[in-house]
Amino acid sequence: ATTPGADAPTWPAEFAERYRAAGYWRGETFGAFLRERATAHPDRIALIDPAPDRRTWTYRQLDERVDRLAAGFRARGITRGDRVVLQLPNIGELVEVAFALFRIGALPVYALPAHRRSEIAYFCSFTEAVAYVIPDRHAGFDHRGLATLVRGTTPTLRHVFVVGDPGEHTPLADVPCDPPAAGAEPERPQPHELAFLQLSGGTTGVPKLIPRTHDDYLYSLRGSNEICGVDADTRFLVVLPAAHNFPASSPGWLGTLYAGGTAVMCPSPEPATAFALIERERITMTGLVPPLALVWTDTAAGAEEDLSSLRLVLVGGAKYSEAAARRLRPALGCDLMQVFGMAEGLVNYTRLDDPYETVVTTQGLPISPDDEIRIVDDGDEDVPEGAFGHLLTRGPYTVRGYWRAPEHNARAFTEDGFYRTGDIVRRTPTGHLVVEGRAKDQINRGGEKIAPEEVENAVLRHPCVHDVCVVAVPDPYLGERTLAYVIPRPGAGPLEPVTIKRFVREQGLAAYKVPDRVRFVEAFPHTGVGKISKNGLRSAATGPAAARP
Ligand code: J2J
Repeated sequence: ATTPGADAPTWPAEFAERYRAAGYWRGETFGAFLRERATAHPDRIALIDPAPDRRTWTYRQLDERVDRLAAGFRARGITRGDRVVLQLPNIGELVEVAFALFRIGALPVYALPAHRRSEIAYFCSFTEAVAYVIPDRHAGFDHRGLATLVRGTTPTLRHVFVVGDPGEHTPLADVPCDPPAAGAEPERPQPHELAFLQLSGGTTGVPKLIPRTHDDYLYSLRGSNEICGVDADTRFLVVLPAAHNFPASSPGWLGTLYAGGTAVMCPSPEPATAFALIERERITMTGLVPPLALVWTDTAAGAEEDLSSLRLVLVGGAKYSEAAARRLRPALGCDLMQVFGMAEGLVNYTRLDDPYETVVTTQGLPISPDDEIRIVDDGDEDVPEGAFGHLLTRGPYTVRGYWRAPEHNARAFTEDGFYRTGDIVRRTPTGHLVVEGRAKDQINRGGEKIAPEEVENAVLRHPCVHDVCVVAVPDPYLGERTLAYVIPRPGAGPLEPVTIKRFVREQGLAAYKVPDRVRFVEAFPHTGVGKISKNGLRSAATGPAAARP
């Protein structure tokens, strides 16, 4: 299960050759680059975890710690190709564990701290995970109980490793052991093999997993670093949940470590916490979703902390309005870069030398000259230059298919390997992309992606519900919120919105997927062809102006 070809479509040989010849795929691995940095500059600080007591790792310390953890995982039978569900908040152990698994060739499956029983049980069973790594408690939730439950339902799951008080599970602190002597190490993972499985935002009942290789992902890091000016002096603050593709790789903690800089884990995105860290750790760069960027710009005016070290803030994950974008630079006193990326691959950035107007009105250019972009109509025909249409893409770091999902892949990718992003974009004369909307059935709640179908399935399990339809409604702060239209079962007793919300939570879905609002209706509007009209429902919620392409 280590090469994408075994479990997902991979790049055809002629593409792989081209990407190697162009120098995009350099035959590096995550495990090897960390070792190289540790050899080149052992005493530089790689990682800082400020809470509750400030901990730092030099490159040498991180590398040694990763070696010992990798040896410990191996001693417990975790080997190349095994899947390990990794659900840690922004703490140093997330980096240690990820690199230990990279070094073995075992695949981290990046769960988010907000995920609950429904998501975790699915990730563990679908990937046949052998281990699950958790904090003891986080944000008021005890992950150990969830682990016990999931262990009971996942026969492959042999280990639960806990950061902190382990309860009935294994303390992560007990895992590290002496690595084998030089020469006696097991075979190393290869650059063309999978490094991890990333989560897709999803448009279907269950989340899809994205198979990323060392070669392709390291290229996206190198490209991101060059565009953002990441180097050994960069001090990057990881504000968003670190497992997300954006804070991991655009340029994120992985890009920062690749460049030999310092990644600082932020325990909370609140300005009070983040601003204090920016001052104390002399942070130079960070990445935010638009709602957070709004809060930061509003708070910065009256803030007492010294934010002058900050040079660049990247904003992406959801549409950043021009009005909001114009407020960032004056408020935070640093450059803004917009980023429009996706865990499947393609990442676009505005450039540091772009005119300011371009930075505040577009979502940037692709990383690579070999990122192929097509903007097409509903029949997959190219639209005229400058018109908007569906964005299709393929390239040296965009996957050719999801992991173990052949049927879905046939719809989500064209026959010649372009990924159907589901985004509606147009291209400016300079080649910059502007995101105009979305064709995929997905809700973007302030950067958190929600597949309506997944929420609908949960609501439908309620005995008093006849049918449900979940749609996005515009929201001035989050961009979009969720609204569930529910048709009660005839004769069912009176239903309250709170009953539906509580029920979704009890189904074990992450809190961000619980519908923000619930409305009871007798019927859904239908389109001409008899399908439920989600546009009709959106218009019913907000008036006709809210309907989108
Ligand atoms: C509008 N929509 C955007 C933007 C993403 C960097 C940055 C973001 C992600 C990410 C990422 C947008 N304006 N600036 O992985 O490396 C929406 C699009 C896109 C989807 C992907 C990265 N930036 N989006 O958000 O996999 O709809 O990745 O297809 O979570 O987010 O979501 P995700």
